[in-house]
Amino acid sequence: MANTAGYHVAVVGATGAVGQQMIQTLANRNFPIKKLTLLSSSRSAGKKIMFGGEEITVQEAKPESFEGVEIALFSAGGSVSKKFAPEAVKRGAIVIDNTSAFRMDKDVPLVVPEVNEEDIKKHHGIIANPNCSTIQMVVALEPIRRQFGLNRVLVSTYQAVSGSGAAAVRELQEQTKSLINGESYEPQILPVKGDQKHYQIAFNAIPQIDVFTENGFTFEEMKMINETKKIMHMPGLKVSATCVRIPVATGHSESVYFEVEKDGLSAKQIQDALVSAPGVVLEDRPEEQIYPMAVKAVGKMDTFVGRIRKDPDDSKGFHMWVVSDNLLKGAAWNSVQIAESLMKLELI
Ligand code: NAP
Ligand code: 3JN
Repeated sequence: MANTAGYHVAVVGATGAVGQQMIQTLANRNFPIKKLTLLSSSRSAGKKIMFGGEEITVQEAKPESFEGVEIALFSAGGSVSKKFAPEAVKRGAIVIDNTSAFRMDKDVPLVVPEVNEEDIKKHHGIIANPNCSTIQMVVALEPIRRQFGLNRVLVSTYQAVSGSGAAAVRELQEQTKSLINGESYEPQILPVKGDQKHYQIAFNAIPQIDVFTENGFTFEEMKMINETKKIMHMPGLKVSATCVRIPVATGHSESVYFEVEKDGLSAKQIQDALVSAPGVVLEDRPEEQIYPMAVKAVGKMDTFVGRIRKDPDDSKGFHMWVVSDNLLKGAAWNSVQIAESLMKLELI
């Protein structure tokens, strides 16, 4: 039976771009909460955040912060999750972790409820929330895979700066103003905070998200490749990715090429598979110039799909354009949705 009195929920990284959306999403969903604990680093401790008409003081995250917590939503970076998630689990909490710290661990389910909700049942205290770019892609691919099978996926992303945190959004805004006013601006955050070089993002496209790995792909690209296979239970699926940062505040867009198993399908059959799929909104009427766009997806929980076309040269190949709010379905909403699945499946 679900706990109707509500749960003690903690948000770790409560002052960040994702954490703020988590708090907002918990409120919007009317999630049953009896106590909300908001945690950050010492930098933001003492800050006040409103929730349900009540002012909550942000506290510095410590192991004892998790006493009595039943659900802990983490989005404060991988090192914070590695340090504190086991402390939360030790004290009886179920952790829903938004970082890459545990995503590929065998014992940790990696969950997008529209795709593999049942995997939650196998959790041992930690459930991982996938990378934002992976989430919106698998939401769009899963209904197609279920009906027609899937052999290969090639994706190029056009990712918003909010994926890199609140400071990156400020950098885009301030840099754009400076450049328009003819002033100089020294990039300090993007593509990767703390990396050797920083590049202009305003009026630019940067083909680097996260650090480079040994095979020439970035870590973001490898996350998309590995996480897609795990979520879809398809270790043999061929997946490749190119991830690009563009000067958009919020809303990731993706050009996805995929090859189905079944031969001779039409674009209409792919559209039909998506039209009533969970979490998907089909926006595909080129004759009326209707297609998904980042600015329209902001604040929405769905994944928008359009521009579905059959490849001119491969009878099993199709292209589509997939857009979603990276801070909502890509992060906060998917995490809260996992918490709702825990209640629905009576696992909490
Ligand atoms: P952000 O805007 O920079 O916010 C970072 C948050 O983490 C802040 O609340 C910060 O608190 C807190 N924090 C930093 N160090 C901490 C520490 N030692 N102990 C406790 N809290 C600490 O970043 P963001 O965009 O919200 O992203 C945060 C993390 O979420 C990322 O690092 C990533 O792992 C994950 N994320 C996942 C996705 C996804 O694809 N699913 C997307 C974006 C982000 P202060 O205010 O005190 O600094
Ligand atoms: O850059 C984006 O658009 C998404 C970024 C996600 C992110 C940023 C910093 C660290 C992640 C993530 O969730 O994959 C991480 C991480 O935890 O590795």
